[in-house]
Amino acid sequence: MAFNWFKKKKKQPHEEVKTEEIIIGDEDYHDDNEDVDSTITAIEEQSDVEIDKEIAEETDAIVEDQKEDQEEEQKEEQNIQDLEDLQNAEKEQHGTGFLNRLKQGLSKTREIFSTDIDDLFTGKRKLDDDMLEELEELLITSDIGVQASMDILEHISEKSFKISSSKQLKKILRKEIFALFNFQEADANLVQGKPHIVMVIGVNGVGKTTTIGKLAAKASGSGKKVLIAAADTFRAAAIEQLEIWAKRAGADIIKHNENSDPAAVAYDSVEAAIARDADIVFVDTAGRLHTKVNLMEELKKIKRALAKKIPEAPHEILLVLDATTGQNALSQAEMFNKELGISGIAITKLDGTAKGGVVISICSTLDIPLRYIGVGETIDDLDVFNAKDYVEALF
Ligand SMILES: Nc1nc2c(ncn2[C@@H]2O[C@H](COP(=O)(O)OP(=O)(O)O)[C@@H](O)[C@H]2O)c(=O)[nH]1
Ligand SMILES: [Mg+2]
Repeated sequence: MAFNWFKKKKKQPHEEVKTEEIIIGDEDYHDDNEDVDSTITAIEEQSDVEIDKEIAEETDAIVEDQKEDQEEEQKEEQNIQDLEDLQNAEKEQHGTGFLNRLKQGLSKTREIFSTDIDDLFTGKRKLDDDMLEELEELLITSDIGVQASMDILEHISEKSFKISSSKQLKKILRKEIFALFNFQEADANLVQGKPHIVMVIGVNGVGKTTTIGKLAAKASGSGKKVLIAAADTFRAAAIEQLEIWAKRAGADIIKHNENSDPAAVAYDSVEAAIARDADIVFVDTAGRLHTKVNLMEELKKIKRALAKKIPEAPHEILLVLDATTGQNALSQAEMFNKELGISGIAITKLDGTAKGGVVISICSTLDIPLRYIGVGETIDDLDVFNAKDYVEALF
């Protein structure tokens, strides 16, 4: 894809001011020399005034444009500052331990945003078209998505005159990336239930069971009574895996036999949660079924079963996506959202992938809040998503 990022609209050069052609015949010249001279002077003076006026008008317009640009930039910076303040307050609550894990986990993605961008400037002192094309390739490699990378490049090319080092480029890039995040107030829109029912969905192997284990441990750790429902009845091993996590998290588990009806497990888990006065229920589901059973229909059945005792349930439907699948994760999100309606997303396996840009892609294109990110297989490797930390960990 060849883009000429520098081909920007230029201001039209000043048009030459046309003065009327003055033909002065010999007769006139000899007859009234002074009159002619003063006419010429008057005309010249008039054109000078017109030129001055035109220049003044253009200067005013340029100054006005610059003022507007400045105001817009200030507004943008203020918005970013407000978000940063908000997120800093959140960070104080969450601590910084996870940030280190995130940085470590994102090291492959960071190679693109740090080392590779540094390399762009090797032997060069100015951002040119070739470098912008290379930058675009880097962004796409990180799975940031074509639209997001085009938007970023457009803004960067506009500011290219300010960029003469990789440090400057990265500073602007950070700002551009941060501005791409859609900040949905996930918690404000959530209805809290008692028990609060969270149905966890996603294709096979994305990390649903692991994510439930981690979330259950966190909830338990904060003093909540947690119940886990083993509604992935596809394989016996899936139920066993969940049992291990439940034990680790100190949570109760509701399970049936392998291949039993997952909707029945879901129904039982709500009944048990009410009876046991549980605070939160995590419902594990299958990501694939016997080919004759339609996964979406099965998930809808589970959803209906959860609502039988508590009409608002499930209070949350959390979709788990695997970062290593890159842009494919986006189509999964669209598909599950269309069929079931998703209230939040968890992205796993950000450790060891160079496709960390997919987080930006998801946050900028989908209207669904990214709630959690996972950077490893242990209980501590999952936390609430924080855009500022994420951008910080990328550079
Ligand atoms: N590296 C890494 N592995 C993960 C992460 N989350 C889950 N996994 C692994 O992914 C595999 C599939 O996870 P699982 O929870 O069984 O997926 P499910 O089929 O969606 O329930 C397991 O080996 C997990 O340990 C993560 O954040 N990072
Ligand atoms: Mg599972």
